[in-house]
Amino acid sequence: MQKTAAWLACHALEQVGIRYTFGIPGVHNTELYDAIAASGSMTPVLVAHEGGGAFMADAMSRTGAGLGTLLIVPAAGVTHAASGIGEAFLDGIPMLVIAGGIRRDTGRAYQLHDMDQHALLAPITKGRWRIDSHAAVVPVIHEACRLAMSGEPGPVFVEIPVDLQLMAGDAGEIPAFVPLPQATHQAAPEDVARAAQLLRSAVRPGIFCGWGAVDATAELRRLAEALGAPVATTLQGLSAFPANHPLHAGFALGPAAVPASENAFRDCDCLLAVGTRFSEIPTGSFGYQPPANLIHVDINPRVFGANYPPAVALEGDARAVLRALLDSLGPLPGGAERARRVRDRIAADKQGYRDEWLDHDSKGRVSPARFFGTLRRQLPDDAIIVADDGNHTFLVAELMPIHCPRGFFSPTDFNSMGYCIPAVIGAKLARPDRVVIGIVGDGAVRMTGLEMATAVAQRAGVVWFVFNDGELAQIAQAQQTPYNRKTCTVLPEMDYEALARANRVGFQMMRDDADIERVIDAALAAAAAGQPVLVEVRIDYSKRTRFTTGVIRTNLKRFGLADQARLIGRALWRRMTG
Ligand SMILES: Cc1ncc(C[n+]2csc(CCOP(=O)(O)OP(=O)(O)O)c2C)c(N)n1
Ligand SMILES: [Mg+2]
Repeated sequence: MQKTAAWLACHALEQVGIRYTFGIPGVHNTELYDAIAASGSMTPVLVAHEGGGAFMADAMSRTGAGLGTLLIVPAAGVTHAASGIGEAFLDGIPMLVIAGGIRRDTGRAYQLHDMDQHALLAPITKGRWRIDSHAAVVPVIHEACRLAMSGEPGPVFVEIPVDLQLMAGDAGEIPAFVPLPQATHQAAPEDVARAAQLLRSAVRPGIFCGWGAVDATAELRRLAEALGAPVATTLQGLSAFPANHPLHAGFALGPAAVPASENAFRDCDCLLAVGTRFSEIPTGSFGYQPPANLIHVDINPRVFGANYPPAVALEGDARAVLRALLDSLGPLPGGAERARRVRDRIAADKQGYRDEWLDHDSKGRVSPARFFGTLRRQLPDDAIIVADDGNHTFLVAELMPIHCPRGFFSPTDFNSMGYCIPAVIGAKLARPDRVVIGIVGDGAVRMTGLEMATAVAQRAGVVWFVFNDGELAQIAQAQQTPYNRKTCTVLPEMDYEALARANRVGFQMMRDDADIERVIDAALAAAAAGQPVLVEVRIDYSKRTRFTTGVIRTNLKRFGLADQARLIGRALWRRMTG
């Protein structure tokens, strides 16, 4: 069969069920863009910047309702997209990246966009292919998609040279797409039995879950209730366990965790960790020390023992392993009584922490606790909440209860600012039936804010709440103690109303607590009618999160006495001399 590689790639994407591609056309992919535009089942979305496109693709994948796909030019498109590809790689999010490739038929050097894209992408992709024949196009795209979605998911890269896209060639027999089978791989039965024994004999068992457990919420709930165990989550896995469950303790473990979690896990003698790598954020810069009886469940065996040695490692899909563990556990007579005690303490600690925030004087600005309390009441349980990276992220983690699985996304381990504005668009296109809102810092808006126009073009009715504090607060707060200076963390002023108008999105101003309810209502109503809205929130950042306080303390303890004295001396001197 004589076909162009553009036709073949488009056919393969249709077979896989891709509905959207994100990117910008150039001379190396216009043929592919043209084929996709002619497809009845796909929409090529024009973005402002390929970095924004990559964040949209990432968020589309995080909803679980589609494989996020990039369609970009070689070299400059790939380097622009690299932040989003890196985020997907470190966060374990599937993504298909397709770029054109330079011509191989002219024999010329120094072509436009000529660079080794594969070398650049090697550390941030699971697999890379350069297509060398028409017959390879469909099988390679199929294989790449399967790799992206198997095991610990991640991004994959396919380069299609432009001469193959333009010219017809022999495609041979075109195969059908064979999706991955349901994940069944699970740990050895004797290991499951050992884990069950440790949990049965524990006095204070606890559960810690990350994004890897996001599709195992039902099993986690059954386990937590059977054991009477508190459940804490990572930042990325905030939505893996519903915050309105009485055994939900909250974000993080150890001294940087919310009080309900810190207290519930203080004397934990057996920790069941599911789908987490014990990375820097959820452990508060590794300020947390798990008990010796650590049961670690993950689909990626490389995480076992990377930071903390497990007593039992259970490799496999979280849902499959937890089901086996539930079967092996059997009835636990003490579980219900323990659950009552644990949940009463959690409820009291959560109330105490909320009150601490509500009692804080927000000095005429918007109180974070009042903002999130009202937002939670006005959003449906299945709303998707996207945060960027900064102080606002940890305010969400500590003060905004997340009620549904895959209901919270943020750029976690690659930690790429600029995620939220585009990611909200990707999530809304994937799930038009859901309310999708973003919480974004004023620093991050400067990175990808012009992507708001993409929401208008796609008629994506979303709301972005910009936390305007005038600073790169997460860093400025960390500078305060040691340096007593804010070097490069104070932002130039921005006219958000003008920014909204320039992008043709709606605008609302929230000046103080009296505005909260009315403004959220108005923004959500406009979004429901298909109008994207930017809300400027004059937020009060004068109270620090537990996370920031805990991490600063943990890192200070790492210095030796001499360095501690030097740092404290410098801080005091700067305070005295101004
Ligand atoms: C691409 C990138 N650059 C820099 C950083 C370092 N960084 C982490 S949080 C942060 C501050 C973010 O400021 P803003 O968006 O205003 O949010 P806020 O902390 O004020 O809520 C910075 C600069 C980063 N994570 N990513
Ligand atoms: Mg800020």
